[in-house]
Amino acid sequence: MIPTETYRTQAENQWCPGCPNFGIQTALKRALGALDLPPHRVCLVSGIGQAAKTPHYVAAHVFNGLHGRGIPAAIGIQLANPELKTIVTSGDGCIYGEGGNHLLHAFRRNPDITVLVHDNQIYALTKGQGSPTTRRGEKTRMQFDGVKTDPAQMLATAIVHECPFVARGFAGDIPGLTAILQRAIAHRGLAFVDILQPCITWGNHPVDWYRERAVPIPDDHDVSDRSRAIDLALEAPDRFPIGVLYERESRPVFGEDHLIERQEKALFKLTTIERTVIESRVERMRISPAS
Ligand SMILES: Cc1ncc(C[n+]2csc(CCOP(=O)(O)OP(=O)(O)O)c2C)c(N)n1
Repeated sequence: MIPTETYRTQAENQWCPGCPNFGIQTALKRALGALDLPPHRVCLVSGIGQAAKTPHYVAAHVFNGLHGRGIPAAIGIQLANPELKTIVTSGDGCIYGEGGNHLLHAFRRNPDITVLVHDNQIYALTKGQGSPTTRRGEKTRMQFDGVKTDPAQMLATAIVHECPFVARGFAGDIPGLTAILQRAIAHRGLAFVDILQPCITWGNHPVDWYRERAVPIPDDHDVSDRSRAIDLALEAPDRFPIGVLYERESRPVFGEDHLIERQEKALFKLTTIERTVIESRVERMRISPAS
């Protein structure tokens, strides 16, 4: 058990005071601590947005990339160094909108990464436009007369594609979320968690609105029951069953079979001499600006 303070960073926090992102950050630190994963064994990867600032505030290796592109970066990092626990943490706009294609194909490929979506049903950093999970009819700063489409059903989509771990958490329940994150991070293969994160500045609903609709999944739910898991997922956006919806023994993990050889030759595993030889070869291949 590693104490939560171990993951503290010096970065000045940019979130609104009282933002439920703080709850997610605490749950993530507690889950990492409970799993005995020290900062140097973890890589947090994100895109752009308020949620995507999480890696600034949790001590670990960090890759903060382009909006929507956290998943491909994380897959590359995991393949290059499978000894790291690689976790993507970004918003619903970033992962379901701009990065939706990457998420869809990650469901199919099953890379050994964890994907945490801070789902506030809005684009918050850019001040309140509708996102893929905004409910039909809701007015936003961009959709003045209401959103005209139904929200994306990403949990059901994940289950349909046999993503081996699919869960929903609630940022307002830190102990419950910690338990879900612990299971997700420990899972081998793709673990996908949508976390309800009410946006207290730009969102359409107060925290209590979410609290009333965030209902625990019954204890007797069989996580291997795919049809039931899809039904539970599709209760959104009226009710949000909280807990693990679907879990199965992992399918073959992306890269496990055909990339093993490359992993053996990953740069981080080479000796200093081997690395120097490769780097000087790369240097010689570089085209100078004059040529
Ligand atoms: C390709 C691209 N499109 C749009 C933007 C502008 N942009 C930056 S953050 C953001 C919204 C982020 O929303 P979300 O991912 O839901 O995270 P939140 O801020 O709500 O936590 C947008 C549209 C960008 N940086 N790059």
